[in-house]
Amino acid sequence: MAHVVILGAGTGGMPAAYEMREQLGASHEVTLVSENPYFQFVPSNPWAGVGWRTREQIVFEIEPYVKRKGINFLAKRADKIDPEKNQLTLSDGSTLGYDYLVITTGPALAFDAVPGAGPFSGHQKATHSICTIDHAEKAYESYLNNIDSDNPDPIVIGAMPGASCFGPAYEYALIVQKDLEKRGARSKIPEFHFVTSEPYIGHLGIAGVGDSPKILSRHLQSLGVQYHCNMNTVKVQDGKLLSEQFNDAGEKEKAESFDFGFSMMLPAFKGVDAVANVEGLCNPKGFVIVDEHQRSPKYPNIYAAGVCIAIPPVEATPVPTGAPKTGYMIESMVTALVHNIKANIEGKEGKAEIGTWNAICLADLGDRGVGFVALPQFKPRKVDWYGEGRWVHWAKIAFEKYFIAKMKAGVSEPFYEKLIFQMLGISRLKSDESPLNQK
Ligand code: FAD
Ligand code: DCQ
Repeated sequence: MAHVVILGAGTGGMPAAYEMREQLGASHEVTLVSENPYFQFVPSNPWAGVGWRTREQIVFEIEPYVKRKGINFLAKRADKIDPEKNQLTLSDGSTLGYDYLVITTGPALAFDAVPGAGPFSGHQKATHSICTIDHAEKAYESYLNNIDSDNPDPIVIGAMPGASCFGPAYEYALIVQKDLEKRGARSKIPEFHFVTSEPYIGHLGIAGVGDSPKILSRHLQSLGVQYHCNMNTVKVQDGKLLSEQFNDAGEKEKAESFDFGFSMMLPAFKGVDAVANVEGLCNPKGFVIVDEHQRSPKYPNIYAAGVCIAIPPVEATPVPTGAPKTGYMIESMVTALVHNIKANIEGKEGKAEIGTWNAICLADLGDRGVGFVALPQFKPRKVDWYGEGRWVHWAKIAFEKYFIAKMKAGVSEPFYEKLIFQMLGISRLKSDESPLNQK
């Protein structure tokens, strides 16, 4: 009997647990370990940051759902991984052994990279985040405080140097814009700035996709949002963001400061401590090094998927940026590693599966949205498509309901989902790609 432990029950970990359970025979054991007892649908957090979603709508208790599928669940943080003993030490001091470990711990938020940044800096007017439901709720409170005051101060939204997940910064800026319009409060905001480490608007950490630079800069401009690129934010004071602007040659050009009454700046990501501290497992930022089969070259019984893995940036930028890891890409990593662990447990040699890492994403911009398909993530791409419209806003709402329902029902990829994506020429595994689609 093999015991597979999945660490982190987020966008990658929950489907991984279900898929692992489905693939392995009943004689094997699957345990899911996660810091919080609840699952949150992370892509809806920007909506929670303006009160368009409540916690109850996008968060649910994990245990009853996974238990029904025969998956053990421990709502504990792992503080230490001991790969020599194949053992985790959990937050209550207990230990948990494993035969295979799947790491899906997502990001640690590197607020400490910029002095004074983050919702817990102690500043009255802090820079907020929408990366977790807790942060989004705090951001919403600060957002309301600003617009409810007699003389609201400027709004500053954007991304810190070293950030990789730029999509939600654009989403949040345009969702805030829409929400201000709805409340009739837009004209009360003296200035609205978008401050990003990307070299140009719509770069998104992937050197742009389709018309993303044009579409996003047009949106920001038409709404009176002033944008600033190549911004290296170095410090946050109470209600003030201090940044340096670089030129395209990578030289520091000028210092700029932005006063704000409300600010949301997406932080850079790094690996969580328990993972980053394992000798030889990670790169210097604490992201897990994996081969194309999602497996650690150093520890062959450790696999990883999602934001916690190391991927190289798509290109060097004047101010450092990273490449994002989006939902479909994460699901493709999960499906590949589940197949590979199963084959390993069953002693089957042969071709190990490789995830397609296709980047398909729906981003909401308030009442419309943009969708993109970048296959593969690195250029030159076979598909490089970026489209916009009201349909994307509705598609994203539909996807939210669908994903949460799927996580409650306990399935990772229903057959009709696979079929629909296959019709679009998109699959999770390289071995499922049509010959026409393969390089
Ligand atoms: P997470 O979903 O963050 O899950 C990690 C889990 O591990 C968490 O539950 C955490 O508590 C747990 N954990 C961490 N450390 C430990 C530990 N030591 N012990 C136990 N448990 C631990 N992608 C898209 O494709 N579309 C989108 O619209 C989209 N929107 C996004 C919006 C936001 C605000 C953000 C931040 C990202 C978005 N992404 C989106 C990108 C990506 O899909 C998400 O970040 C996704 O949640 C990443 O999944 P993950 O499984 O790697 O990590
Ligand atoms: O897992 C996903 C996810 O959550 C993390 C998203 O965030 C909302 C996504 O957008 C996945 C898989 C997606 C992609 C969903 C695409 C469905 C529609 C495909 C149509 C193609 C045009 C863009």
